[in-house]
Amino acid sequence: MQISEIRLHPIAIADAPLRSSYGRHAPYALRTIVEVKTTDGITGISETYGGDRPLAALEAAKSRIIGMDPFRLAELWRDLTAPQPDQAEAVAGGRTQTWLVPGENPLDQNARTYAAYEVACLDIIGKATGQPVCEVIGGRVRDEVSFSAYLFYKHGGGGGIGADAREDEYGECLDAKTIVQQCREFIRKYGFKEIKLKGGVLDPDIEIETIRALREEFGPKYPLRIDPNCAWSVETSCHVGRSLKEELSDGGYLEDPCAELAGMAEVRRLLAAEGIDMAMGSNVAVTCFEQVVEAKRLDAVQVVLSDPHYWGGVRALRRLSDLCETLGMGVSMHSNNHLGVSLMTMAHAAAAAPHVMYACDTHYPWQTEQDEIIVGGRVKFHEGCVRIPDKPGLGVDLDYDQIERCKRVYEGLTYRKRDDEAEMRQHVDPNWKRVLPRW
Ligand code: GKR
Ligand code: MG
Repeated sequence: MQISEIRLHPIAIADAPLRSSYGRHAPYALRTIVEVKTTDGITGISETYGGDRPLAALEAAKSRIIGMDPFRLAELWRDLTAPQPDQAEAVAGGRTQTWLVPGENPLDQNARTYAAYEVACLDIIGKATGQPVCEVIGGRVRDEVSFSAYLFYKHGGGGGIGADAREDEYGECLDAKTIVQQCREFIRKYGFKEIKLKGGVLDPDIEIETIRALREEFGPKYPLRIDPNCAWSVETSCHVGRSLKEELSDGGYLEDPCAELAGMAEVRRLLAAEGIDMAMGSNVAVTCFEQVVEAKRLDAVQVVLSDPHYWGGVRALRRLSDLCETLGMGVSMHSNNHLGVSLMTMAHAAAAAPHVMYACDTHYPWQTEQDEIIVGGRVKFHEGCVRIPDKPGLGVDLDYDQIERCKRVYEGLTYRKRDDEAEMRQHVDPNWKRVLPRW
């Protein structure tokens, strides 16, 4: 079997005005859907980052992939991630999301490009052998994967523009009371059992009050985590950690409170000196294998947030799970705006990674039925979990009418990369800049 054709579909999907330390989400998020066809007539699919840079990288890799056997993934990894003269930092472990918008970091584009093609090849292998992707990569350890309620402070609006505007299901949420209401709705609709609050938006004391209000409303059965994406200094991180030592214990964690491994290690050390054993999570200070080892050495991170899209695919995620198990570190999963192909990729990856023990993040509730590009509409959650379908491959197929519609939206947009700072300047404060630490 050989790969005979590749189709790339750049699409745009409505997105609510969510806030984070990066700024504010634009009315549409950008994604790319990848289709890989074989000489045997099998089509494999995947979903990855959108916009010009990821698209150009996928385009450039086509000539390496056309003609290859989809089973030969180790060779593909070697070739696509081989050190390039202008990317010395990428191999030296210099990758970081901290100062860049997620999905736009040129230093780890190779791993992202590989991942997009790997997942499409695994979908092909699954279809050729009649097995779900999680079985192809070593076998599942669970039949369903748990996801968390990923809460965001947000402005009013449901995303999209003009006649294409989406219903605003949650309204403006810029205080503790409205976030608790958002969480009630998430739990009612999806049955989530763990809760994550995206912080780094309001004064830290308001965010502390929000976490306390969530604990009061839902009780200790729902582990809590807060992630300000490095918006706090070491001192502020310690203040938040100290104030929330009860609320973030028992299966919760403090995620990327401040920048860099050294800062995270300092927060951990200072809190420990006060007798507080605070688990620290990260998807900003730790984005590649070298950094996991360093994070362990410094005791800076206890929970690594994996992600098949940028860690190098679902097989690398399995490798990360094994490494963290060996090192005695926990594993959770990071997400960005996404649709059903990406959600199912995460589900297969987590189903086959024994050490993923936290509910995975997902932005899925922030996207709508109108933008779903898989046949049959949105993926269903049961009690906060996604079940692995009893079908070969990823278990989902593309709805080509929907792809065409989302492509037309993409073509009509004036932007080709995520720019949350520009959105802040346009809608909230003309002088807004991403300042780290802000508090
Ligand atoms: O969507 O604004 C967002 C998030 O902040 C996202 O971009 C992050 O990559 O969810 C992510 C995280 O956990 O840091
Ligand atoms: Mg994070």
